[in-house]
Amino acid sequence: MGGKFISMWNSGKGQDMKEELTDIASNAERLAKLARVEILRMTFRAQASHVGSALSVVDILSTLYAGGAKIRKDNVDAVDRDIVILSKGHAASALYSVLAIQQFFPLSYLQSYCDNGALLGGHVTSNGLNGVELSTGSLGHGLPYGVGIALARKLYGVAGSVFVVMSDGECDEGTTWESALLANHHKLNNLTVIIDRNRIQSLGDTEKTLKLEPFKDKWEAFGWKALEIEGHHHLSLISAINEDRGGPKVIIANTTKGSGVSFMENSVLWHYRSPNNAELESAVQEVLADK
Ligand SMILES: Cc1ncc(C[n+]2csc(CCOP(=O)(O)OP(=O)(O)O)c2C)c(N)n1
Ligand SMILES: [Mg+2]
Repeated sequence: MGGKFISMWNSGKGQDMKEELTDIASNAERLAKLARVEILRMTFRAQASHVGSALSVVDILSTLYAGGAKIRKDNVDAVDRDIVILSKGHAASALYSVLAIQQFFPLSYLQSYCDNGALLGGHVTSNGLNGVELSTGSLGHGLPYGVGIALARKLYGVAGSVFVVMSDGECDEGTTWESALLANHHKLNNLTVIIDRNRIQSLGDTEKTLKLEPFKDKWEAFGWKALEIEGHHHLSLISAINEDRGGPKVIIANTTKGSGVSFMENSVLWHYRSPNNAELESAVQEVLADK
C-alpha cells in the first residue's frame, strides 16, 4: 500500500487503493463494534476499571488490526512484521478483544481477563500471548521502546513499520518528549504514533491538569509530521496512516472517552467504575443498535 493516497484519491486515480482503504475502514467498523461488546462484557465480568479508556481507543486499534498495520495471526513471528504497541496499557481490554476477534488467540481467553495468574492481565501483558508485543501500563514507556525498535530496524535494514498508540495523558511524561527528539534526529519514517486525544486523564481535563495545547504545533516543532483527525472515523484513520512522510509521523486522533455508550461518554467516572448488570445490558444494546 503506497503513501500518495490523498492526492491520488483527489485526482480520481488509484481506484484500487481507494477500494482497498474503504474495505479496511468497513472491516474496522465491524471489528470495533464486536470489540466494544467484548470490552463491556469483560469489564463487567472482572468488575475491572478503564472501560472508558478502552472504548476511546478501540476504533484506532481496530483500524490497525483490520489492515492498517501489516500484522495478522499468521505473521506474528515474521522479523519484518509491523509492530503495534499499545502504550496506554490500562486499556488492555480493547487490545485483547481486537486480537481475539482477529483470531490471534481463542476468544475464550477473554473470560479469564484479570483473573489471578491468567494470561490476560488487567494491564497489557505480553507474557506468552500471541500478538502482544510489549507489556505496558506504566505510562510513558511505549514510545521510547517503539523508537528503539524503529531505529534498530533502520540500522539493520529490516522492513516493517512501528506503530505506538498512546494516550494524551502520557504526553505529560518527559520520556515522550525525549523520544520525540530522538525519532526526529534519526528521521524515523518507519515510526507512527497515534494519540488517543480524548482530553481526559484519570481525574479530569488534560488542559487543566497539565496543558498540552497547542498540541499539534508542539509535535511539529519537534520535527514530526503531524495530522489531526476524527479518531472514531475509520476511513480518516486509515487515510492518515497511509499518508507519506520523510520522518516520524504523529496522528492526533480526537476521540471521546467512553465512545459508543452515551452514559459513559466524556465522563471521568467511567475511568475507574465498572458497569453493573443493568448498565451492561443497556450499554450492549446501544452498541449493537444500528445507527
Ligand atoms: C507512570 C504512571 N503514572 C500513573 C499511572 C496511573 N494512571 C493510570 S491511567 C492514568 C491516566 C489516564 O489518562 P490518559 O493517560 O489520558 O489515558 P486515557 O484513559 O484517557 O486514554 C494514570 C495517571 C500509570 N499507569 N503510570
Ligand atoms: Mg486521555
